[in-house]
Amino acid sequence: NGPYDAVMPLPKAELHLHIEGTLEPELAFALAARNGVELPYADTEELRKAYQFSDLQSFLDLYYELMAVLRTEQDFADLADAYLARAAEQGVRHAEIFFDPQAHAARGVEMGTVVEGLWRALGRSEAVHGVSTQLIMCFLRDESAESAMETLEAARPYLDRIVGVGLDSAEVGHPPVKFREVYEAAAALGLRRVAHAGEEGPPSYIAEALDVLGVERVDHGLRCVEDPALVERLVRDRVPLTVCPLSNVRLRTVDILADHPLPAMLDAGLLCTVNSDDPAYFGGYVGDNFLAVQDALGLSRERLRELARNSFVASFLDDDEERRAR
Ligand code: ES4
Ligand code: ZN
Repeated sequence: NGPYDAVMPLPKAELHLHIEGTLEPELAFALAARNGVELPYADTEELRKAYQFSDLQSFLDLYYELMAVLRTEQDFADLADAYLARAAEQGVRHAEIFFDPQAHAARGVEMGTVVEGLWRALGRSEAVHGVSTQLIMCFLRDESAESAMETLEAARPYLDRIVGVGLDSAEVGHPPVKFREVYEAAAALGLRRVAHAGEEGPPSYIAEALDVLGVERVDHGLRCVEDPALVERLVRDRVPLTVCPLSNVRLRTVDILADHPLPAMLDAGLLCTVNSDDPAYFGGYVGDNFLAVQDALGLSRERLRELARNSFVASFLDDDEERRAR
């Protein structure tokens, strides 16, 4: 009964997962062929060699480039279905899934294609994979606030399928306050709010996301450890942080996994969860992230159970749904 058997079956909720970041090289080439899209890589092996990132931007460049293969509803359905199958194998019972509509609109792929396509897989996920799902629409923070507002408008016909909004892409230089109005509009529409903050950006972006955007969960939030008063606030207010250990290593936010602040964050009383972010790019799905932190950081079985439990506490499920899921 090794670490794998202890970790994988633990029921988990995944709260920080970009569906476009689940595009595995094999599926990318299959979709490229299906859609007549030319990729600037000879094969999956050559593509995998490009997965060497020096920071967030170097990853985002490839992430946006590969998305070019996603064109039809069926492409988005196939993408989500493949993720849900992998996630289920690793103990995921509930997934709150990010998508980036602006990145698709840039190629002329409309909101309806993305949402209807994803829904084809999500709508039968409980029956097929035993995974309940919710969708979180992200705004690209390196695009304008006006573009974000237009995106929220474009999503209006689909709001019964979208639980909340998030904020992602290049962080530094794009503080949360830039999106004050669009988050106010989202709140008025009854949408939940989260935002990436403190991944590459300073701790002040975390406080600003809470104060100005009214987020109820912070994605990454890693750099809070630089500000003890902020840590105290996050602990007191039980603000969940969706930590992504393998992502942090691949994007050089931390040097090596053994140096990851997760144990110190848990010891400080922070409500941390473990997530995969962009599993096709960062070397593993959520169970792989659990295994990696157990191995590199020596987390006890009780700590791992705590992390799995936290993921449901931090989710948007209500108490009844939560009990059914785990
Ligand atoms: C992302 Cl790791 C990360 N950070 C910010 N934005 C993103 N979009 C997809 N993955
Ligand atoms: Zn992310």
